[in-house]
Amino acid sequence: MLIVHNPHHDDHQGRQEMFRGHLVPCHETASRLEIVLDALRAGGRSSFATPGEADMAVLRRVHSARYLDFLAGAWDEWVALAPSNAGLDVLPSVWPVRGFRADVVPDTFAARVGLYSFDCGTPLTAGTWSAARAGAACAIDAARAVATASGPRAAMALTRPPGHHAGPDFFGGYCFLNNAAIAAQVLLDAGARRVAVLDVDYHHGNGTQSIFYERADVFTLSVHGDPRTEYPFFLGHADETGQGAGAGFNLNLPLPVGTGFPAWLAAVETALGRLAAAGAEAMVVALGVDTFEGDPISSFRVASEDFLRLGRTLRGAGVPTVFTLEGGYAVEALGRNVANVLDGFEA
Ligand code: SP5
Ligand code: ZN
Repeated sequence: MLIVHNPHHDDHQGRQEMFRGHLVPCHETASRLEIVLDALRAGGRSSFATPGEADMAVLRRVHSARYLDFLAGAWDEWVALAPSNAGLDVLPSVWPVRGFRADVVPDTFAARVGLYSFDCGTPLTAGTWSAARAGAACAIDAARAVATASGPRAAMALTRPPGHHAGPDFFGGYCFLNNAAIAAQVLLDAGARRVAVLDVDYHHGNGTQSIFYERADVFTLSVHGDPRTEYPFFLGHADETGQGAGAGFNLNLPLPVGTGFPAWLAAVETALGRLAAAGAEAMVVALGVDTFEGDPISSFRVASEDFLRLGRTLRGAGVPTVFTLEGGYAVEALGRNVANVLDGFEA
């Protein structure tokens, strides 16, 4: 398996996220990627690459032009508000909820940050655009490698910040550019007639669902904590099945807090059955390992060894596969957990 890792990931290092009235240290840290890379290297893997420049035309097939322009310019606008802002991260504080207008883009930067985001836990920093853009490049290069006839059968975009909460024109959930959606679009553009994105992160892949909700060429499937109690709360219910041309091409399998490995794996197998029945010719796995029993912000009970079995099960889909790194916040176990998925996949 080819591992395309992001050499600019540590340009993005958020300081604090809002949690119940406090600003607390960000869970999504730069050490996450380093520990996974170290574990994969220690496991004797040899196929590593860093990406070329991100193809902006591909990004525009997934995200709106005005959102991409916002991300590219956000830091300079923030510092232009006050030079002292250079020492602070950007967090939104006002959002256009029901009844407000999102069609008129405000001139004021603080308002625009809210227009393009959905939570207060995702700081935007001086290096966010650089890191996210290089991460998208990892997804593009991983997908292009897998789509090449002589290329590897599987590849991983090993990157952060993660992507699956980022929608067509919004960031949130520690995510800015939707790497899994970008990989899916590249696989389609390379000739696959239908691609599936299977999201096994603890949290619902709301961004990916929103990007493809009215499309039949990408089947989005997500196994996750029930949004009635779990982040991102406002999407991810079982009755969201797609719309218009996309009707029938979105599957959500929410599971209760405390779900253990057997029930979780059964849901993944259900998703894989639907994926095969839909004739998906390639698969993107949005791989969050925050389903781990020791994860500090999640509540499933998957053990490190169980991730080997997940990998074997995913292999059973029998299609070219691109993995993207999403969540997983038990940093000490993160390397082992991700390596186990890939080892199980290749066993
Ligand atoms: C990519 C990804 O996994 N994003 C997840 C974003 C979750 N953000 C909200 C975190 C809320 C933290 N709750 C702490 C509960 C401690 N018991
Ligand atoms: Zn997650």
